[in-house]
Amino acid sequence: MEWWKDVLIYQIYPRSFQDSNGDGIGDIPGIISRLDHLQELGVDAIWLSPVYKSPNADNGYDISDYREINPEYGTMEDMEELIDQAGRRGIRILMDLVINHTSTEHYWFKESRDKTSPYADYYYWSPGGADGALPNNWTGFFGEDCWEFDPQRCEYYLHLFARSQADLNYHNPAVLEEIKDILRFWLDKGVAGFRCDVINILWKDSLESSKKRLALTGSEHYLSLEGTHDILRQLREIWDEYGAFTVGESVFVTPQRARDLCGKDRRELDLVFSFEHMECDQYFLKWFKRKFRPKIFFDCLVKWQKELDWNAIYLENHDQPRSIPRFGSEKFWKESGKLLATLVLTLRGTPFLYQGQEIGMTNFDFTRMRQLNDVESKNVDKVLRRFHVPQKLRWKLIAKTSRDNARTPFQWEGGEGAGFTSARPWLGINHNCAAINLADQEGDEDSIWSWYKDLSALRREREVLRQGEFVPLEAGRQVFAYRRELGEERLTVALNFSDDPAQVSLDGQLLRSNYRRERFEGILQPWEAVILE
Ligand code: ISL
Ligand code: CA
Repeated sequence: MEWWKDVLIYQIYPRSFQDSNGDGIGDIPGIISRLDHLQELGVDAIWLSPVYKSPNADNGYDISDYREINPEYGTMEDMEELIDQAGRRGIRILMDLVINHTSTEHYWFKESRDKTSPYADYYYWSPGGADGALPNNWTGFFGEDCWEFDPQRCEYYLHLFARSQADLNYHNPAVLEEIKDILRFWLDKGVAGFRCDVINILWKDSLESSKKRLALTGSEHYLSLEGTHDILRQLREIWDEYGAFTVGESVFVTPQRARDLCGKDRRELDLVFSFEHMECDQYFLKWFKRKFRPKIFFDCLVKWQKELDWNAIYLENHDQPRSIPRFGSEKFWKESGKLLATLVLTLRGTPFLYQGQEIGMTNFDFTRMRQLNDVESKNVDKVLRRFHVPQKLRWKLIAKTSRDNARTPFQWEGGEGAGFTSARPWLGINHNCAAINLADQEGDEDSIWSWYKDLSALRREREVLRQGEFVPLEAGRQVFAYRRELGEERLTVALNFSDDPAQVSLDGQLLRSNYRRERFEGILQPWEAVILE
């Protein structure tokens, strides 16, 4: 059995986890100081969002040096210390591998501005049309044009994300060699693997214009192409040498595309994050939210459980709003927080938790655009402004969906600074930290935190929860129920995604209920989660 099928993985967004030196910014020594917390939760591996040197246009997803640590986060010694200290606790470190693009501050890019430099072809450059027209009609992920003119080279460069994130040109074999060196550099330091950022768009087959789409015009020239699979097969050789684990973030992924990446016969990556279940409360684009319908969500989860042998199970990350207000209920905050915990920790696959999820953190309570930091939110605001969308409506769309919802500092304590910092935090702390914080939940057996710890321990104890087959029982308008089966062992999970009670006909002895009841007689209370043996 591969080790990564047996573990619980926890994502840290370093900027918002723990500040150790009073500058309002989370850092690596801060993470080290909180390793006990992770150990208590039963975390086996940390996915660390980028800590490399970066001008932070996209908070580290714009890397200017892959072999340096961002000084705001600490030093290389701190990073080595983290790998070491985590290792002593049996916790592995996974780095974020962002290789679709680099920051325009990276020296490769600076050199690339000179057509005679050996780095000239490290990026996609194009002179554009005769009349100053852009090289093609593609559109980017962050709602802007994806070409930027560089006055020094007098050409445009491609950037599918922010304008300071230039796409690397893998048609130049030297680029892949650079990446291989970087992988070895980190694997030699003892990291256990990588979360691979937007990994299915590395290869662009041509720069031709294409059919206009509502979003991502041009994507047929880079989505999940054979060139990308070829690159991954080459990287796989290095990963295999070190026994490294890889989980890919792949955009617009279908079950087939996922199997093409991590099917047993292909094994280009070990796992992929799918997005379909995160899109069931939207029309086409994430900015256009629609009412959350549990049935659509359940059907989607069942579909992926069936289509793939092994899924990456998650409900939150640094790009998504928090899960309780989204899939749960703020009115039944505690109950629904525990119910979502039950879902994540009892589906078949490798569970990923995102920092703050274990205490039920909610979305930001900002009221103005000015309080936001996220480059994507800012760009989208600009675009909407260009279309004369009134301010109120702009804010409504952005507030619900902004990535900053998940990026506010971790709420360790109730007081000012929330135990996160003694200074002014880089991004506002939610005022509900007086009510939602770890310190309070630690002393409370009935807290969301205690429930996460309990279920994580149960999962560790019961092989059926880790390895068992998934058998769907009910995916209705309210209730999601399924069984996990391994040999003679059977556990049934029933979840009521509703403010109203629900009746189910399931039998078995009650093992857990988030209502702490003694017996279960077939009625699920609002947002009740039960596990039956
Ligand atoms: O935010 C999104 C989904 O809600 C996506 O459009 C997201 O931008 C996409 O999934 C890619 O995300 C990754 O690469 C980006 C970075 O900004 C994100 O934080 C990262 O997770 C560019 O590196
Ligand atoms: Ca700091």
